[in-house]
Amino acid sequence: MKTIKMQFERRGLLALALVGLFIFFNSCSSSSAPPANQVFIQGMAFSPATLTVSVGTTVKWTNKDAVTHTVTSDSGVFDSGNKANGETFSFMFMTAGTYSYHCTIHPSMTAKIVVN
Ligand SMILES: [Cu+2]
Repeated sequence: MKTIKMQFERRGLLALALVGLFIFFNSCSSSSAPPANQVFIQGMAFSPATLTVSVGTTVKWTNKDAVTHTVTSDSGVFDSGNKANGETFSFMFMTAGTYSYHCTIHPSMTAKIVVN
Protein backbone atom coordinates (compact mmCIF):
# COMPACT_ATOMS: atom_id res chain seq x y z
CA MET A 1 0.00 0.00 0.00
CA LYS A 2 2.80 2.38 0.90
CA THR A 3 4.73 1.72 -2.35
CA ILE A 4 1.64 2.40 -4.48
CA LYS A 5 1.18 5.77 -2.83
CA MET A 6 4.82 6.65 -3.49
CA GLN A 7 4.44 5.73 -7.15
CA PHE A 8 1.49 8.10 -7.43
CA GLU A 9 3.47 10.90 -5.85
CA ARG A 10 6.35 10.32 -8.24
CA ARG A 11 3.96 10.43 -11.20
CA GLY A 12 2.53 13.68 -9.90
CA LEU A 13 5.98 15.20 -9.69
CA LEU A 14 6.83 14.00 -13.19
CA ALA A 15 3.61 15.51 -14.57
CA LEU A 16 4.41 18.80 -12.84
CA ALA A 17 7.92 18.78 -14.29
CA LEU A 18 6.52 18.16 -17.78
CA VAL A 19 4.01 20.99 -17.44
CA GLY A 20 6.84 23.25 -16.28
CA LEU A 21 8.98 22.29 -19.26
CA PHE A 22 6.05 22.86 -21.63
CA ILE A 23 5.44 26.37 -20.25
CA PHE A 24 9.17 27.10 -20.40
CA PHE A 25 9.56 26.10 -24.07
CA ASN A 26 6.27 27.74 -25.00
CA SER A 27 7.35 31.08 -23.57
CA CYS A 28 10.72 30.73 -25.34
CA SER A 29 9.15 30.22 -28.75
CA SER A 30 6.61 33.03 -28.32
CA SER A 31 9.31 35.52 -27.35
CA SER A 32 11.47 34.71 -30.38
CA ALA A 33 8.68 34.74 -32.99
CA PRO A 34 7.63 38.29 -33.85
CA PRO A 35 3.91 39.19 -33.88
CA ALA A 36 2.14 40.10 -37.14
CA ASN A 37 3.62 43.04 -39.08
CA GLN A 38 6.67 43.11 -36.85
CA VAL A 39 10.33 42.39 -37.48
CA PHE A 40 12.68 41.40 -34.70
CA ILE A 41 16.34 42.29 -35.04
CA GLN A 42 18.10 39.48 -33.22
CA GLY A 43 21.19 37.35 -33.65
CA MET A 44 22.60 39.90 -36.13
CA ALA A 45 19.68 39.31 -38.52
CA PHE A 46 16.23 40.65 -39.41
CA SER A 47 13.50 38.13 -38.61
CA PRO A 48 11.60 37.41 -40.75
CA ALA A 49 14.01 38.25 -43.60
CA THR A 50 11.02 38.73 -45.90
CA LEU A 51 7.80 40.18 -44.51
CA THR A 52 4.74 40.53 -46.75
CA VAL A 53 2.11 43.12 -45.80
CA SER A 54 -0.74 44.99 -47.50
CA VAL A 55 -0.71 48.66 -48.49
CA GLY A 56 -1.31 50.94 -45.51
CA THR A 57 0.36 48.63 -43.00
CA THR A 58 2.69 50.01 -40.36
CA VAL A 59 5.64 47.69 -39.83
CA LYS A 60 7.43 47.81 -36.50
CA TRP A 61 11.04 46.73 -35.94
CA THR A 62 12.39 45.95 -32.47
CA ASN A 63 16.10 45.60 -31.75
CA LYS A 64 16.46 42.51 -29.54
CA ASP A 65 20.25 42.47 -29.84
CA ALA A 66 22.68 43.93 -27.31
CA VAL A 67 24.40 45.83 -30.13
CA THR A 68 23.06 48.87 -32.01
CA HIS A 69 21.51 48.37 -35.47
CA THR A 70 19.78 50.48 -38.10
CA VAL A 71 16.80 49.78 -40.37
CA THR A 72 17.84 51.53 -43.58
CA SER A 73 16.05 51.33 -46.92
CA ASP A 74 18.40 50.53 -49.85
CA SER A 75 16.65 53.23 -51.92
CA GLY A 76 16.39 55.83 -49.13
CA VAL A 77 12.65 55.46 -48.48
CA PHE A 78 13.17 55.06 -44.72
CA ASP A 79 16.02 55.16 -42.23
CA SER A 80 15.67 54.46 -38.53
CA GLY A 81 19.05 55.84 -37.49
CA ASN A 82 20.82 54.05 -34.65
CA LYS A 83 18.57 51.78 -32.58
CA ALA A 84 20.01 50.40 -29.35
CA ASN A 85 18.75 47.30 -27.54
CA GLY A 86 15.01 47.47 -26.89
CA GLU A 87 14.42 50.45 -29.19
CA THR A 88 11.84 50.31 -31.96
CA PHE A 89 11.24 51.87 -35.38
CA SER A 90 7.96 52.01 -37.29
CA PHE A 91 7.20 52.84 -40.91
CA MET A 92 3.87 52.89 -42.77
CA PHE A 93 3.99 51.47 -46.31
CA MET A 94 1.58 53.40 -48.53
CA THR A 95 2.78 52.14 -51.93
CA ALA A 96 2.96 48.57 -53.23
CA GLY A 97 6.39 47.24 -54.05
CA THR A 98 9.41 45.43 -52.67
CA TYR A 99 11.46 47.41 -50.18
CA SER A 100 14.96 46.04 -49.61
CA TYR A 101 16.74 47.29 -46.52
CA HIS A 102 19.86 46.73 -44.49
CA CYS A 103 21.77 47.73 -41.36
CA THR A 104 24.36 50.43 -42.09
CA ILE A 105 26.53 49.23 -39.18
CA HIS A 106 26.48 45.61 -40.35
CA PRO A 107 26.02 45.65 -44.16
CA SER A 108 25.69 41.85 -44.29
CA MET A 109 22.34 42.23 -42.53
CA THR A 110 19.78 42.50 -45.32
CA ALA A 111 16.04 41.88 -45.58
CA LYS A 112 12.96 43.08 -47.43
CA ILE A 113 9.37 44.13 -46.98
CA VAL A 114 6.97 43.11 -49.76
CA VAL A 115 3.92 45.41 -49.95
CA ASN A 116 0.90 44.17 -51.92
CU1 LIG B 1 23.39 46.00 -37.35
